[in-house]
Parts: sequence; C-alpha cells; structure tokens
Amino acid sequence: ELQYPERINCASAFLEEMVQKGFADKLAIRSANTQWTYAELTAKVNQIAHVLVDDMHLVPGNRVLLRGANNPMMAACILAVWKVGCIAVPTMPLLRAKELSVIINKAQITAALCSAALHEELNAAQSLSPVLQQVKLFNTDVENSVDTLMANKSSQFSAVDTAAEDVCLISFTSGTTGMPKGTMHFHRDVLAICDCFPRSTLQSQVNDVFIGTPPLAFTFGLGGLLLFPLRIGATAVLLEKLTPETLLKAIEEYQASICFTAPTFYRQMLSFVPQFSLQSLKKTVSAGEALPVATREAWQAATGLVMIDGIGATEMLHIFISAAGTDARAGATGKAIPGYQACVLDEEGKPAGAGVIGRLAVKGPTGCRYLADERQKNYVYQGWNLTGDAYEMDADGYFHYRARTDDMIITAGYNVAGPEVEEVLLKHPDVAECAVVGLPDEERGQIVKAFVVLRDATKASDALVKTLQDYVKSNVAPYKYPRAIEFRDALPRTETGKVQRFKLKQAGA
Ligand code: 3SK
Repeated sequence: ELQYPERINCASAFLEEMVQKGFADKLAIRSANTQWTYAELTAKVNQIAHVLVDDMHLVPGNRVLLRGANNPMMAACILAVWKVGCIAVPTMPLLRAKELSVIINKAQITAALCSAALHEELNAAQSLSPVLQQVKLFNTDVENSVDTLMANKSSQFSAVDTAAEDVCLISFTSGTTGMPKGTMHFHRDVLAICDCFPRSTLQSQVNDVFIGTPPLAFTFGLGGLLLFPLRIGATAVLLEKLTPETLLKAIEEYQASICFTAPTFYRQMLSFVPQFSLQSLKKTVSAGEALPVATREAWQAATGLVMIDGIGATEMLHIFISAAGTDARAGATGKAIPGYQACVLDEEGKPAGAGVIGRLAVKGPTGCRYLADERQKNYVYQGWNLTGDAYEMDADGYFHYRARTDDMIITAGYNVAGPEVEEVLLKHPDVAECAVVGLPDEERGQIVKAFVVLRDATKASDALVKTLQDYVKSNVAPYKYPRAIEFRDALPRTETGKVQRFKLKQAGA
C-alpha cells in the first residue's frame, strides 16, 4: 500500500526533491524552442510562485483556472499553483467562453493564468462570470504578464506546507453528456498515480522521453506527459498542435521512447509510420477510448510494439486497468493495476463472476469526489467507484470492455454492445472511423445504427450500406447488424477525443 507523509506538497516532489536526488542538470522539459533542466524548471516555478503570491495576492486554497496548450510555461504554471498551496483548475484549450464560464461559476474561480494565444475566449468568459477578478497572461512579454513579472523574482521559494489530503486539483470531466462535473483530487492522489501505473505496468525508466497528444488539462495528458516523467527524473516533451504525421516526426526528432495518445490517433498515424525512423520508441499507451482489436493489431504489425491499453477516468485521476507486454491480450483492456481493485457488479449490485456483463466497479488510492454535485451518489456505491462502463471479466481476471453502461443497445430483446459492432466495421477496408448507437424504434425498442466515416467519402452509396451490413452479419451474430447506416465526414467528439454518442442519438432520433 502507498504511504505518504501527512503533510506534503506534491510540487516539491517533482522539483526540489528531484534536484536533491541528483537530477538538477537532467532535462526535465523540452519543447520546440525551450529546454529546461530540473534545476531550471524549479527556478521558473519558484519565480511564478512569487508572482502568484506577491502580485496576484493569492492565498492557499484559492482556485486558479489555467488555460494553455501543452507547453513548458503551462506546465510551470500548474506546478507553481500547487507550490503556493492553491488549487489548479486546468481547462481544455478548445473550450469556448460559455463553457469556461460554466466552470468559473461552478468552482467560483477568482483568478486565472492564461496563455496569450488563448486569451480571447477567457476574456469573453470573464464578462459572463464577474466572479473571475484577475487574469494574468503567460507566453507573452507584454507588461504585467507572468513572463515579465517573474523575470525580477527570486528563484527560491519554499513550498507551502499543505496536507496530503488538501485538494490541489479540480479537473472537469469533458462531459460526453454535455454536463461537466468538477472532480477534486488531493496532493497525495497526484503522487499516487505516478507511483502506480508508470511503475508497475509501464515500467518507465529515468532515461525515458515521454511524448504524446492529450492536453495537460486532461488528466490523461497531465499524468502521462508531465507528472509521470517528472516523478522519476525522465524527460517530458511538450508540443502543441500535433497531427498524426508531426507526432511521428517529433518521436524521431526527440528520440521519444514512450508515447501517449488515443486509439483514433494511433489509427491515423498508421499510414505515416513507414516514413519515419522510430527505433527510440519502446512503449505506446492507448487510453481515452476503447482500443479496437483492429487498431491494436495494425499498430503492432506496423511498429512491432505491443500496445499498452488502459482505462482511466477523470474521477479516478488516471489509469486503473491495463496490461503490458506479454500480459496484454487482444480484446481485453487488462487487469486491475497494482494498488487498485476492480470487479463487475451484476444487476443487484453484487460482484458477478466471470462471463457476466455488468457495471465496472473500482477502488484504490484515488477516487471520485465531485465538487458540489448530486451525481456523487451515483458514482460511489459501497466504497466502489462506478465508472459508467459495462465490462465483462473472463476466467483469468482480464476485463473486457463492452460499452458505456448507458450505451448498451437493447434491440428486440437482444443486448448489443455498440463497440463490438464498431470493431467489425473498423476491419472493413473502406471504414476510417465509426460509432454505433441505439435509436428508439416502435417495433424493436431500439435499432442498431452506425455512423461511418469513410476513407474515401466519394464511395458512399446504398450499395456500400448493404456491403457493410452483410459484412457485420458475416462476422458477428446477425441480430447485431446495423439496420441503419449514415455516412458522415467526421464524428462529434469531446475536447478529449471521446465520441459524443449522445449527439449522434439526438441527430439520428
Ligand atoms: O478518460 C479517460 O479515459 C482517461 C484515461 C486515462 C487517464 C485518465 C483518463 C481521464
């Protein structure tokens, strides 16, 4: 079991503790035009901490909204907020004024640090939410920006003496349902995620170079691209606006060894893989969405790497079920990682045995604490966190994803898991992306409908609809075939890349 002292400030663990452990001159963060060693990062964070205290007059417990893409200053600002004992509320760069305003009002946020490039929407949000009193810009040398003010500050700052159980992070769920929730996490939670998955499953090492796409505002990215490397003295590469092609180019250029991104992104990278030399790449982590077997297999065939699949949740902070190397099995996410327990609950809320599809329940060092939200009672049940995923455990204890619990389709009395049909469709050479949902139907209760993005949109035709339907029927039980297929140019996704099935249901109804 993980043990932390009663009083800890997690920022110190990533900064001065690493300097003291001998990592002062090791590269901590790299980006297109910045390279900071652990000593330099610590100095920058300390200078920003002075700006927060001396110029913004923040006190421990204040909530600070952070808005920025993946870059060194965004990372330093998050660490500085922790160092002064405040609560970081990182927000997704793609959010618009109205969405930002919902977060500001919900968390009663009075101060914000915002990258100059993303200022416009926050400015508009401030007019909607007057509770936000001060915004300081970073990544700009205008007067009174963080960058300008920090230049004259001391590079020494003693971290505020916080309790291990003080809240340091409020992470808002991306809201596949359109109603975001704030999830609160402690200083010890931040350290716990670094001491679970990356040590046991990923087995990351000091010489690793981490790279990938998820925003630092998404806990998948915050952990995988910043905290995991800093906790062990490795290097974090933080890059903005990556495309499948530029991510591969960056892996080659920065000699990255560990990559974090979502299944759709891996799938899109496939056609570019042969153009790059990827010898440095040792481990690839897929999370954020279920990993289709077709994507896992194609990735392994193209790169020789066994994908490390994982399921995490903003409520749990990071990954809690996964498997790597020879433990990984196609079709299974994996097992509960060391430190966590998982089971499947049946319809009566009792742990079910192997072979039963039910609600996934998890517990471990992190867990769900919603900020003032009635939905807390739906998430935590008898000490278990109910993630909203329908899973099946096999006889060897591997967990197999079936669907989101509210996305199970019941058609003419049959249970159909949308992702199973998606798996089949994705194997068809014409299909680039797809999402399968249940739509209300008088006769059958629901019908299975597939929304399909084609590799070549000009191929869309009634004949192709029939071909795809027959393809599904010949690969899985025929009652699972999509009675309706609609071709789309793109699927609606949240800022974290999850398909918004509720929007497809609304559109298709
Ligand atoms: O939402 C997810 O799927 C996720 C995955 C990994 C780590 C963290 C999160 C929130």
